[in-house]
This record gives sequence, C-alpha cells and structure tokens, in this order.
Amino acid sequence: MKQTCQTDNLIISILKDNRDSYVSGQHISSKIKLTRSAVWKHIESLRKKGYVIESIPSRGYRLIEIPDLLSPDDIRTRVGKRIIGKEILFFDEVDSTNNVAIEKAGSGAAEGLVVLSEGQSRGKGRMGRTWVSPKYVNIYLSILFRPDMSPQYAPVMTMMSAVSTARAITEVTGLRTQIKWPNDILIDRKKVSGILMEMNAEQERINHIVAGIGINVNMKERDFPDGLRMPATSLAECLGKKVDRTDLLLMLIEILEEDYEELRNGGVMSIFSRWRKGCDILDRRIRVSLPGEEITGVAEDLTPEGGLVLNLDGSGKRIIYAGDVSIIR
Ligand code: BT5
Repeated sequence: MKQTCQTDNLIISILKDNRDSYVSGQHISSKIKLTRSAVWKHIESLRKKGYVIESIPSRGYRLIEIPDLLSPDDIRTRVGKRIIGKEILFFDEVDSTNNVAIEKAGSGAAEGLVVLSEGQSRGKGRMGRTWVSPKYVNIYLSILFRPDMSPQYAPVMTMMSAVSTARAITEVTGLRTQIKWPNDILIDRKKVSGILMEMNAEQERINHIVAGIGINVNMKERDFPDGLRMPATSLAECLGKKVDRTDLLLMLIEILEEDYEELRNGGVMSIFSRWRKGCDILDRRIRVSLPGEEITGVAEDLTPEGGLVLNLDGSGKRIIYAGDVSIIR
C-alpha cells in the first residue's frame, strides 16, 4: 500500500513537471523502473482517486486536473492541540466512520478522537438507513465524546452537532442553512448534511457518544441515486463552485470545540436556543412518519430534550422525539 502511494506520487510529480505536454508511458516507466503496463495500472488508480489524466496512444499522458484530496498531515498540523482532533484517524475508505469510532471507544480511546474517511462503503443513516458516501468529494467524520452528563441530556449533543455544522457551513461558504428537526441540515429545502448520533450509556452515565457528520461538499447533484427520502444537494451545487473540504473540516472542528466548551460550562440552554432558532419548522403544518403511523399537525414548539411539540389539529398535543418530518405546503 505504502509502495503504491510512493509510485503514485512519483508519477504525479513527473506529470506535474510536464503539465503543458504529454509524457510517454515509456518515459515514465524508465523513470520509475516499472513496466508500461504497471504504469498504466497506476494511472488508472490515480484516475479513480479523482486525477483527470488525458491519454493519447501515440503521445502519452497529460495531467489535466488534480483532485482536492484531504491531507492527514496538513489537517493534523492545522488542528493543533485541541480536545477535538487531539487524535485523528484517517482512512481512504472504511465501512462507516461511526463504526470505527465506536470500536475505538470500546477499547478506551480518549474523548475527542476524530475518525475521517475519504469514502464509506456502508455509510449509515438513522434507523438502519444508508448514507451515500462517494470518495474524494464530501466530508465523513465521526467524533468521540465522553460527556459528563446523564443520558437524558444526550439530545443536546445532537443539537450541538447540528448548530456547529450549520455554522461552519455558513462561515466557509456564506450559504444560509436551515436545520430540519431533528438533525438534517438543509439549503433551500434540500438536504446537504446529516447527523447520526450513537450512544452507549448506563442508567445514570454516558459511556460514550459518537457524533457522525456527513456533509455533501463537492458532489454533483446528478450523482445522487434516485429514491432519496428528500431532495439532496451539495455545497458546490448551491454555490456554483468547488468548496475547499479542508477549510470546511477545520472550521467545523474549531466550532465544535467552541460549542462543546460552552456546553460543558453549563451552556445547555444556549445551545438549545440556537438550535431552536435554526430549525425551520416552527408554526408550520407538518407530517411526521413514525414507526407504524403517520401524524399531521402544526409544529408548535421544540423542547430542550429535543422533543417536537405537535398540535394535532384540534385533538390535543403530542411530543415526539424521533421521526421523519415533511412540511405540508
Ligand atoms: C442521516 O440519516 O441523515 C444521518 C447521516 C449521517 C452520515 C454520517 S457520515 C459520517 C458518519 N458515518 C456514518 O456511517 N454515518 C455518519 P437519515 O436522517 O436517516 O437520512 C438517511 C436518508 O437520507 C437515506 O435513507 C437517504 O434517503 C438520504 N441520503 C442518503 N445519503 C444521502 C446524502 N449523501 N445526501 C443527502 N441525502 C442522503
């Protein structure tokens, strides 16, 4: 694996030095001392990583575009010595960053561990759903928290993750976001980010919470599969240009650190009120899908425990804590 990376890097540096011309397969193979068919295999693997390399049989290869790859060293240096990101595990592909973080939590990893991956083969949504996670275009990260609070306050961790993510997106792109109860981030009513919290707790104590955050950054709308629960988009689609994933990631880690610090200093209500303000469903008629039933009503309020108070069309009120909401126009 290390050898493959070194060879890939060598090929890229040869192509970079000759960006205005074509470099023959023969030239590359003699420089790196591999056969031409081995060079071709490396070129194919570089293409899969997002490098656009043109090839013309009689002339050779030419580098057209370099992908925006996350650099673990760069990220580690720029995060510095915070709680969140004190340790960062980085993968090219993993089944789910949440699974890795949960496994590490079980073997005693410290609070603040960040698991990052360029892609996920089995990205998870809530309730056994799938999170579409193509490589090299988006952000998939999980953060391990060990908050000193009783499990009943855990929903505030979801709220915090949502407000931090929404703020980081706005800081870096200037785009306005809405939070869709409980934890989706939308831009113009399209889903741009989802959050999956997974908790391990005893009656009075949280052992750990893993906050998994997925953000569609540079993915093309046409690359989303059909049949998603709601329309999806990416920041690049909304902005009309690519967004630097590293800048966004670092901003998110910085803001999460700040918000978590606030929470630990007794800021539950201030996180709650920021989350409440960012949610776009208050006073709207909504439909909520719950396991085995669908209810409609007006979203009257949100509670600090993460509940949604629904006014059920004249038949009283009901507070719900999980479900899928759609707004009835
Ligand atoms: C979520 O679930 O929105 C939580 C997504 C959390 C993903 C992160 S990535 C890092 C970490 N590691 C993981 O394995 N997961 C977390 P939910 O509200 O259930 O939404 C899932 C539904 O959204 C799916 O059933 C699809 O309909 C839709 N969907 C799937 N992928 C999407 C995407 N990339 N963008 C927008 N919608 C998507």
